[in-house]
Amino acid sequence: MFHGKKIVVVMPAYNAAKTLERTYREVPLDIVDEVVVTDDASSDDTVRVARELGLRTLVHQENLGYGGNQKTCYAEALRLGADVVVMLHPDYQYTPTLIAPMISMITDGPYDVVLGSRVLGGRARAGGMPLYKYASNRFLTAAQNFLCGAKLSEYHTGYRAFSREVLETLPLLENSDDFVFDNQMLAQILYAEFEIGEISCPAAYFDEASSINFRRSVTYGLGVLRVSLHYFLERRGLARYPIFDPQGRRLSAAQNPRPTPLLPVGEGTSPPTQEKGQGRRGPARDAGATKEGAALPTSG
Ligand SMILES: Nc1nc2c(ncn2[C@@H]2O[C@H](COP(=O)(O)OP(=O)(O)O)[C@@H](O)[C@H]2O)c(=O)[nH]1
Ligand SMILES: [Mg+2]
Repeated sequence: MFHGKKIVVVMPAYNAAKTLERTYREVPLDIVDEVVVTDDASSDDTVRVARELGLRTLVHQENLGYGGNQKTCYAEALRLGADVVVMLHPDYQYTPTLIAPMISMITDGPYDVVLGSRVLGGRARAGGMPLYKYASNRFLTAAQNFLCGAKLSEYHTGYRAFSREVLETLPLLENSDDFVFDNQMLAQILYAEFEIGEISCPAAYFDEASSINFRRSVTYGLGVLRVSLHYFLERRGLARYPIFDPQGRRLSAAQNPRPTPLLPVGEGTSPPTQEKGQGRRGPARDAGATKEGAALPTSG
């Protein structure tokens, strides 16, 4: 619990066996109630490592993609009664030590969403971000800020914290199961006018932390521009897209978005994923608590 709020960290995992434990060991368990690992049909020992660590582990029987994996993460976090959910990649790219300031910006600050930005603070390249990734990040961010009328330092970080309300409100089930999910979600957040805070975050680049190749990056980049263009057109009433439809499918309305590719429930309580191992269980959610207190400034 953190200031009376239930905190759930979700780790969407794909072949993260080598880095999962190191990442998990740095999660501040004094304030985090549950750590959930969702394994997207990894070919390595991710599930065994997660189980040995005693983490709540959901396993996709088939590889659905990074977006599909996040849908499972958030559905499970909501089911567990999370007030604040932090997505942390289990590839040890982002430091778990920023979890506390990120969640406090939501529990005690004015924000609904907090992004760990690799660009704020200007250390992305020093941290090893390849030049082509940095250049495309900057270019895409400029284009997206223009099309979405926003001023974020980057749209591509995988380190994010959300209030429960955000996850319940957005029509996340309308989003892609691929990498562009992240970007669609940010566009939905801007469209719904949730408050976004940013905090500077160093990011490490090493073999296990970065596997996306150039071709997939290009596909992602084009997808991102498409999402922003759709935002632009939707905002001006020139077109309609399901991801911005307030009546679109939400996680809360259908906890189990995908009937077939997942294994039946282990304990009869979760979506039809296979649950392996039990994480720590925290106290029940304090549904009555509200956000209060002063804003924390964006660092960097
Ligand atoms: N679910 C799923 N996740 C994937 C797949 N490929 C990569 N990822 C995850 O996507 C995230 C970003 O990929 P990564 O290679 O770390 O990219 P980078 O850090 O931005 O260079 C990581 O958490 C990966 O584990 C996949 O096929 N399925
Ligand atoms: Mg990575």
